[in-house]
Amino acid sequence: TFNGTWKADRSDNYVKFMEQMGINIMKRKLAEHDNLKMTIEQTGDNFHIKESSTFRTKDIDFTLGVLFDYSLADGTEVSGTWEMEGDMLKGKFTRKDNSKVLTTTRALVGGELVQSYNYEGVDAKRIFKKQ
Ligand code: MYR
Repeated sequence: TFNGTWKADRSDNYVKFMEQMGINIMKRKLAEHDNLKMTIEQTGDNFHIKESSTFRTKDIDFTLGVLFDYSLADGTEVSGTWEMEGDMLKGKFTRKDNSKVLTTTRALVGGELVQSYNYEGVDAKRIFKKQ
C-alpha cells in the first residue's frame, strides 16, 4: 500500500529533469532541497494526497483513470491521469502550455517509495522514506 507519509530522501538526475522541463536555475536550486513530503490515503480507486514542501502545501484528490488538473510547484499546469498497473501507479500528464507529455510512476521498492519521472527523453527519480 502507498498509504502513509513519505519524505523525500534522495534523487537521481532530478536537476537535469527540471532543466529539461525548462525550470530556471534559481528554482532548480530551491527545488533540489524542497523537503517534499506526501501523505497518501488510498480508498479503493480514490486517492487523497497532502503535498507539503518549502514551496507550498496542497491537497490533491484523484480517481484512478479519471482526468484531473494539477499545477506543478513552479506553476506549470498539467492535466492527466494515474492508473494502477500491477503494484505500480503510472501517470501520464500533458502540459497545458506546450502539449508535451510528462510520464511518472510510483512504486514501493524495499520499503521506500520510488517516483520516476520522464520528460522529453530525460529520466529522473526521487526516493521517499516512510515517516
Ligand atoms: C500527485 O499525484 O502527486 C499529483 C499529480 C502529479 C503529476 C505529476 C507530477 C510531476 C512532478 C514533476 C515536478 C517537476 C518539477 C517542477
